[in-house]
Amino acid sequence: MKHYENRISCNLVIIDEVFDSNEIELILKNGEDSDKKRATTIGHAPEGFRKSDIAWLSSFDGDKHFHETVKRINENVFGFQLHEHEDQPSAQFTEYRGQDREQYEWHHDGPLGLRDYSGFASMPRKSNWRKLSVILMLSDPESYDGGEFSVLDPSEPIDECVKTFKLDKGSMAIFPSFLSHKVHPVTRGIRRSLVMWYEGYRWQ
Ligand SMILES: O=C(O)CCC(=O)C(=O)O
Repeated sequence: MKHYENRISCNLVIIDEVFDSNEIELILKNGEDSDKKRATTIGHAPEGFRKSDIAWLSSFDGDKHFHETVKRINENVFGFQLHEHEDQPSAQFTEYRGQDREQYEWHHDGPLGLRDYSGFASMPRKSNWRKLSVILMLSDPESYDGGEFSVLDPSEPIDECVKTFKLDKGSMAIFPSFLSHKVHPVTRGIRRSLVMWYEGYRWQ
């Protein structure tokens, strides 16, 4: 039996079958129709730290359902203060290619504390702060090798705090943006995902 909502660690929620194959096809088309560019990082990163192509989507097919799902999980699990989803930044369509072993090394999407190498800390308290990171898998796990996703959840026992998994097509992972996470190198095929961040005021 499928578990539709699975809290696989204290701070990581996986939801299966959020979108069916037809709905995913529409989102893939939104991504393919958009201008893609090489992904970059804020601040200094070593060569090869992040290798992928991305496109920014200001809207996509099914975005209302996407936002409602995240809102429900936030209410049930995290309880973070978030801005209304109408104010959300664009979604990131991402492609990692096996022929170039594309990947994304360990990183976080927004710091928890005030000290941060990337300069976020100098942002005023009322500025937008990434609080929840959400990944929707657009590729069938059989269509690519490698490309596992890892999240480090320090709330788990030390020998079990890294969770590594492959999301099913149409499934979502939701976790606080300050948790470190990575995409392992893709070694065959193409791994496509849609990534979105939900923002609120800076952590108090
Ligand atoms: O593509 C993914 O699955 C995750 C990408 C990611 O970690 C990011 O863009 O911050």
